[in-house]
Amino acid sequence: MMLLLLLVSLLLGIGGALKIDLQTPDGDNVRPLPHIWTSTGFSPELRNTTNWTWPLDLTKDENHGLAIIGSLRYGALTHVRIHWLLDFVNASEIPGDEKHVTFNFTTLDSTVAHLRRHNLRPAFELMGNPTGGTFISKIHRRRLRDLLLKMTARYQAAYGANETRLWRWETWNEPDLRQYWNQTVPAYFAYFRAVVDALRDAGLRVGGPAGIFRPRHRICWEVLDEVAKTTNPQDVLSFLSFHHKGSESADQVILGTRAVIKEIRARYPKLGNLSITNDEADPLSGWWKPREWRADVRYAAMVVRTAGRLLDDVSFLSNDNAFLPQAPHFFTQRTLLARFRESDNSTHFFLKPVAVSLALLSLLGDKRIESTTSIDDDRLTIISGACWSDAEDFEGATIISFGDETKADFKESISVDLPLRCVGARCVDVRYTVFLLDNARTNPWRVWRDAGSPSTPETALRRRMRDAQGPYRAVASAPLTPRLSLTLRLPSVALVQVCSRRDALPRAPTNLETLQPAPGETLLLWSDQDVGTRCLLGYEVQGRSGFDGDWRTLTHGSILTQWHHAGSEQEYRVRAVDLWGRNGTFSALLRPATY
Ligand SMILES: *[C@@H]1O[C@H](CO)[C@@H](O)[C@H](O)[C@H]1NC(C)=O
Ligand SMILES: *[C@@H]1O[C@H](CO)[C@@H](O)[C@H](O)[C@H]1NC(C)=O
Ligand SMILES: *[C@@H]1O[C@H](CO)[C@@H](O)[C@H](O)[C@H]1NC(C)=O
Ligand SMILES: *[C@@H]1O[C@H](CO)[C@@H](O)[C@H](O)[C@H]1NC(C)=O
Ligand SMILES: *[C@@H]1O[C@H](CO)[C@@H](O)[C@H](O)[C@H]1NC(C)=O
Ligand SMILES: *[C@@H]1O[C@H](CO)[C@@H](O)[C@H](O)[C@H]1NC(C)=O
Ligand SMILES: *[C@@H]1O[C@H](CO)[C@@H](O)[C@H](O)[C@H]1NC(C)=O
Ligand SMILES: *[C@@H]1O[C@H](CO)[C@@H](O)[C@H](O)[C@H]1NC(C)=O
Ligand SMILES: CC(=O)N[C@H]1CO[C@H](CO)[C@@H](O)[C@@H]1O
Repeated sequence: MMLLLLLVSLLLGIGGALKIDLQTPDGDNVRPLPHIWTSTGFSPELRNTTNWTWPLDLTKDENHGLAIIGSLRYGALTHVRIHWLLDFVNASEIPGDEKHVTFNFTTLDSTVAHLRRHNLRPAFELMGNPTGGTFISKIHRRRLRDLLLKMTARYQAAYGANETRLWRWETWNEPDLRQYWNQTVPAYFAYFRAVVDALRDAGLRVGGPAGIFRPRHRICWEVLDEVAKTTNPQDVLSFLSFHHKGSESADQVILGTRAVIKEIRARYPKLGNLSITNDEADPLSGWWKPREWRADVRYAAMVVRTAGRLLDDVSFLSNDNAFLPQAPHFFTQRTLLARFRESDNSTHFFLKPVAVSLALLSLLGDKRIESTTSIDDDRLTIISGACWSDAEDFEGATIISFGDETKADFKESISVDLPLRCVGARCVDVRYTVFLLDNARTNPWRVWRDAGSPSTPETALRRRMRDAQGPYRAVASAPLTPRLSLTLRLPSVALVQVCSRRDALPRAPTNLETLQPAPGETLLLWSDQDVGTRCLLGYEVQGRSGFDGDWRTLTHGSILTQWHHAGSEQEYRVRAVDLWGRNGTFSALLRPATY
């Protein structure tokens, strides 16, 4: 039964026409829209010091950073691929008793708990060697197996076997590079077999080999040779992973990814059933290289483009961009956040446009809407998705990335004309809203530079930088208009959201909590997992300074599930306001622990 039929067609200014039909799912016609872009990764900062020791741990800033990126919006990011996770375990040997190693999981436990608390799952690379030694040795292999079995049993017991199956277990990162794998090739294969066997015995499967697959990279090709020889490759590997980056280009990632897949598929027809991923799909290798485009909407547009263009090629992607920048490159490294660290207890974080673009992508539903275009401007990438609730409420969105690699040119723009048409019984009160990211309106980096690029931005400047994080709302909430015109500057990421009116009001936000990244400041985070709709005017945050005082509205209108308060209140509560201006239920109230 089709209660609602929405037809949105977009006509783009320069000659061509793009038509997007949004209509209720009609059985087999609906294809899923997998959100392939929800993974990120990084290497712990401490691992990059010469004097680190077991157990490795995340720094306070890294923990804050993960909380922030995990709270962009529910589902904006789902997995974090962290190098060296096994080094978070501390092993002790009983002298003279080589058979018995005891493992202390305290640090790994708290890291995993922190991820789960902030809506993230580990993309668990089985990388690190807390017992030391080479895996050529049978004793060390046995220790590795012991570690893996204890660890998986531990997390299956704590989180459930179904949950740990969603963790994307993976073999050692880039074993072809000495910086990561410093043992021999035979030791690698001994490691590989031990890992595959241990995980299978734990009821899990592991993906890999997470390599670069250049012709000279023996290890990764030999892994595939070996897997292809087995009767059931799918019992050995759950997915095939490789890394392919660009040299300052999203298109090099897109074309290069397709080329690697084509070569692997041609050489190993027997592996044709294995899903495949480029889980380091960054437009430039070397996370630390400062590049101006990494600071602004150019990077966001590249990430959206890569995700949109590779939808049919990979089962998921990952960008390796959960690093934290180091002074003086506060904005310009391969990171989602900008960071100004003043002391052990005082760090100022800002969302870069690339982080906010992930929040916009999360507004796309899980059903694919075909978008065909006859426009021949290749700088546009468009993804459309929708979801229909049980009550046949419609929530759809189209994201448009307009970018030309690392080029930024305010004067260059494209005019997008959108005739919006709705047909059907539920069209009565359909509303739309438009979000924009561009370098004029949502560019904290520019605000900071215009203020003279201070290495310790003061309070007023920090507020202006936060005000520029976006997303900028070009249309707050309006009845479906027959025609909408958008002018997109180079570069831009735009999202048009179209929603039918629901009967239900937004439910309460959950898991409201506060962090204190800097003295006297409060970062509020909450989850919209149970709110029930993504069609919002935004969240209203209220606070009061005494338990029986009046609640005051501190902010409203942002769709992000976090808010930075340059102050602190005794109590906070948050509610969602939907596109029709209807107030949802308040969250449980929160009294920050500092009181
Ligand atoms: C490593 O050295 C730095 C300074 O050189 C010091 O601040 C830090 O505490 C040391 N870390 C460890 C784990 O010993
Ligand atoms: C890690 O294990 C070693 C060896 O048993 C021990 O000396 C050290 O104190 C442990 N570290 C921690 C933080 O428990
Ligand atoms: C495990 O390590 C933690 C510190 O990381 C320490 O506090 C704890 O006592 C250790 N547990 C055992 C049993 O040694
Ligand atoms: C785990 O998943 C299976 C298959 O989807 C389901 O039947 C089972 O109930 C789940 N177990 C738990 C504890 O949720
Ligand atoms: C390999 O790296 C580990 C740390 O991961 C280090 O302990 C070991 O000494 C290194 N081995 C060689 C041969 O460089
Ligand atoms: C792929 O999987 C299907 C079903 O699991 C199986 O029938 C088919 O033979 C497999 N193909 C290859 C090439 O392994
Ligand atoms: C930082 O915080 C810790 C723990 O909250 C506290 O012990 C320490 O004194 C603080 N340091 C500074 C410089 O404020
Ligand atoms: C929502 O709450 C605000 C007060 O915060 C009030 O002004 C407004 O009228 C309410 N909206 C509706 C639709 O009830
Ligand atoms: C101490 C140390 O190893 N520092 C390195 C951290 O990582 C950057 C980028 O890889 C290197 O340039 C440093 O030398």
